[in-house]
Amino acid sequence: MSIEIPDGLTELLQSFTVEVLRNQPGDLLDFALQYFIQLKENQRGSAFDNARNSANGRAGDNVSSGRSVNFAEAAVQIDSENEEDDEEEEFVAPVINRFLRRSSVCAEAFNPDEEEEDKDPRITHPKTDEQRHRLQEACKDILLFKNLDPEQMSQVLDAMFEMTVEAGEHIIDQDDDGDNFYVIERGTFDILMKADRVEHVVGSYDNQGSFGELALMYNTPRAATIIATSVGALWCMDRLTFRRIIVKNNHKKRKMYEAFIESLPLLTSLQVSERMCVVDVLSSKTYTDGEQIIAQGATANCFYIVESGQVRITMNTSKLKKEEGEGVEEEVEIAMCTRGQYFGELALVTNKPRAASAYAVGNVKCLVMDVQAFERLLGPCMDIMKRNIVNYDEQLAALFGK
Ligand code: 1OR
Ligand code: 1OR
Repeated sequence: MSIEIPDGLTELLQSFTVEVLRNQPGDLLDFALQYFIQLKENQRGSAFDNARNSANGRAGDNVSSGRSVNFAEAAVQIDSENEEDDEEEEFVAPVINRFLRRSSVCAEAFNPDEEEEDKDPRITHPKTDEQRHRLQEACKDILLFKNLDPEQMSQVLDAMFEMTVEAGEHIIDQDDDGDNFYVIERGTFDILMKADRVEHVVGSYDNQGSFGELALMYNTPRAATIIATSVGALWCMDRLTFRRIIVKNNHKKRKMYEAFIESLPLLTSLQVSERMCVVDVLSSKTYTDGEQIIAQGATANCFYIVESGQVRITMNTSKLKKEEGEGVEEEVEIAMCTRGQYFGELALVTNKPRAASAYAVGNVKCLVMDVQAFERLLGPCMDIMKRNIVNYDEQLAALFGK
């Protein structure tokens, strides 16, 4: 007895399997449900398109003939705010998929003062509760997201999609065009840069942080190569959403912090445009009275500038005294930082654990920068910082006779 395979079954299952492999969903059943519902809706839409196309004298795609469906298209919901504008135009679904990267990026002029960008379709990648929870965890310390309002943040979370990576996988190649911005959920990654055509590892990410913002912010080729050094998971945001939300926000940030940044003695060695790049990567964090900002001995990944309030720097002297056999533990205040002063540079410059602790005195606001941005942007300010570090050493010697 021969069993008849219905027309289209093979193609249907093949395209579903391909999308499962591409998207690596956490919940297969949920993904399948969304996939087939979306497929059905596409079929209806396509019937509508066919009717429209044949009215225009053109042939349309025929879904029922077993056309394979790209779920990347299907999964992207479009919240078009300018439906009237689109009525006369052919509807083209945006394809958002890491396998379908842009081959070239023309410098898209972006003027945040224009209303234009708000007419762009909103991009939503449906997520399970479990995925959304993991995404929120991964994004909670991302500095670029810190100044977003709740509505912007929710658009960011909607637009992000998940990607798993293998050890050795190139996520970004230096000099390529920028497609996505990436937030690390887990995994380790090397940062490589070419010097005389030879690639050198210049830094790494260890289970936290984000990368890929520069090419999208400044319409430049990728500044570095990023390679996974373990199995990992990333959340990705497409270029359009990044520019619509993050770049627009940066424009506001520049206006807000321009005068303050210009007044900082530390940054005087930078050119005006370089100081504005510093603003782009800074984010403002608030602390309440007594809150610990830095813990002595901890691994360092940020640099701080006091925006308002006071920060007490303290040092636990137990280690020093125990070595001398006294066995007394004492946390002594060694400095106080006020508006315009910086702290947290020492561990980043020396590549050592935090030398001291920092606490908020009253309500405090700090501008915070991650270690990669610190290394990339503050090189010209190193002389000033090093001079101060020599001062620390002298004071330490005076206090403890070391
Ligand atoms: P992108 O879009 O240019 C490569 O793609 C990404 O690597 C870049 O964005 C940053 O997010 C990330 N210099 C340039 N890019 C860096 C650096 C970096 N670190 C991370 N990225 N550094 C300067 C080295 C002289 C810092 C290295 C620790
Ligand atoms: P960090 O990354 O080690 C703690 O984190 C920060 O406290 C440190 O960078 C400096 O920015 C800041 N010695 C060491 N760190 C100091 C000191 C300091 N003052 C501020 N920090 N000394 C005080 C000199 C007035 C010498 C200690 C006796």
